[in-house]
Amino acid sequence: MLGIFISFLLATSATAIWPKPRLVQNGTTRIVLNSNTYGFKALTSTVELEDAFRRYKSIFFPHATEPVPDPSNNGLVVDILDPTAALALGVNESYTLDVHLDGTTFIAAKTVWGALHGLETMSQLVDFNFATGQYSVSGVPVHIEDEPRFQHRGLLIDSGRHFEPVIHVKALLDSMSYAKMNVLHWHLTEDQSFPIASRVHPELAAKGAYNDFEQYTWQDIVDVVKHARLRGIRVIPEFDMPGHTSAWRKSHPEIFAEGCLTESSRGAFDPAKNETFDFLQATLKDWAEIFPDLFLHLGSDEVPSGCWNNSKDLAWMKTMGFANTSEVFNYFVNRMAAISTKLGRQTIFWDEAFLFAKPPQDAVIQNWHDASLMQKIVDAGYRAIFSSNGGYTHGWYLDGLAATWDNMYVLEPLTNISADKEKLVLGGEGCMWGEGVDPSDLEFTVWPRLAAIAERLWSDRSVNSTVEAQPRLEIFRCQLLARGVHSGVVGGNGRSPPPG
Ligand code: CP6
Repeated sequence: MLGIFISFLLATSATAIWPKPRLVQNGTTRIVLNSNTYGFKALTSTVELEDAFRRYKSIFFPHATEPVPDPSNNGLVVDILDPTAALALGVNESYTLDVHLDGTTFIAAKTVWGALHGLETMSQLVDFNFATGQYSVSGVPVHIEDEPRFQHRGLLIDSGRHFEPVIHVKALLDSMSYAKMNVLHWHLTEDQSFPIASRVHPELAAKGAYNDFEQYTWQDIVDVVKHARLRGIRVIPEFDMPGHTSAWRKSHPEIFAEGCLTESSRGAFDPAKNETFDFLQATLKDWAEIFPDLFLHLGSDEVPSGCWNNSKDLAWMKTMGFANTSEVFNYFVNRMAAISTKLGRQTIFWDEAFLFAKPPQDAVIQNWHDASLMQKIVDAGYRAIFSSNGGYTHGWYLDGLAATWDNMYVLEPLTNISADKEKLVLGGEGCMWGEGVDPSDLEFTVWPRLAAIAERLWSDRSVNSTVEAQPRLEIFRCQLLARGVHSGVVGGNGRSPPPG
């Protein structure tokens, strides 16, 4: 019985890739790879590819001792058509992978970013046998053609509620690349803390961080962005505003609306002062130097607009002809979008900016309320990112501990989206809000459930059977564990055995 089970695993292991590729063709031969001599070769070398070769050598062959690459041996060859293509939204991430009977492996990609995905796929094909010490690939010859369905496949982490040390952020980036995720949405500032250095206003972190140590230095950010880039991951910083900003108030109460100035209240920036926008422009211009991505996330969620009901702001509203705080919010959103444009950036806003204001048409709207809002966002001509909270039971909120991997897996970002608007849905994000997690449970709250989101965003829409996915997800989880990722179990919320 056990023998049957094991041979079933061996027979399927050749195609047990997560997320599932677009096309996999298998032969029937099992070949053994010689870890001592298997070489990695780039037809056109790039910095990113050389670093990936270094990483993947030990992921392919985790138990090998000092491999001595032998260029005459059959190993892996990578061919990239355009090695200079920049890492950006919509860059070509496709690849093909061929494993031949003599062990020669060939990856062809349009860009280095696609080649990285090819290496990841190959790493999942290499099987280690603990009894024999052999590395093998089953189902050879293997032919794979693959590309993502969505261009934006992200994870939000919240460093404002609990500080996540750089070592943990880098570990998350490593694990994201195993699931072919390509965006780290870094929610950096919050009511609770301000953990990022500013060169122009160092007092922001000096007064707003939890302490002198739980904050990201300039060099930390540079290192994280580089670490991400080497793994094909873009970093999009979020500076949430005009609400969720109380930590800024510790050093700069003068840019806050006078309606909520007490220490205990959540605050909102004061849109009545030009000084507010000058200050924000200067800080964002500084950070733009270490966050090279085209996109800047400026929040706009859960604004305590009641803070604007003070006599000074009400008088200003009258001179501006604003009838209500929605019009003030609209003014704020559009002034900030104009600052983004000035800095050469496009802005992502949470869906309140769509619901209660009218951002410029080049803005991207991130949906966190009901999934049905996606349709309204794209029908209005905006690009959209999906991360509905699904009432906290079946959405893409990883801190929603009622949500199981299979709930997340079956959520479809294109539900009710008309065919001509599908291109406006850029992709989605799993959201790891930080009130209830710290580095002790961060990884097993994210994994394996983020993998469900990763496959929804990468694989074909028709790949949606949880019954087919589950055994593959179990194998992927084992691969995560073998690579040092503290994945939770496949079941329940991953943090504890499923109920019953
Ligand atoms: N923090 C910030 C949060 C949330 C949001 N913004 C949030 C609210 C409700 C749910 C999940 C997350 N914790 N800054 C909303 C985008 Cl259900």
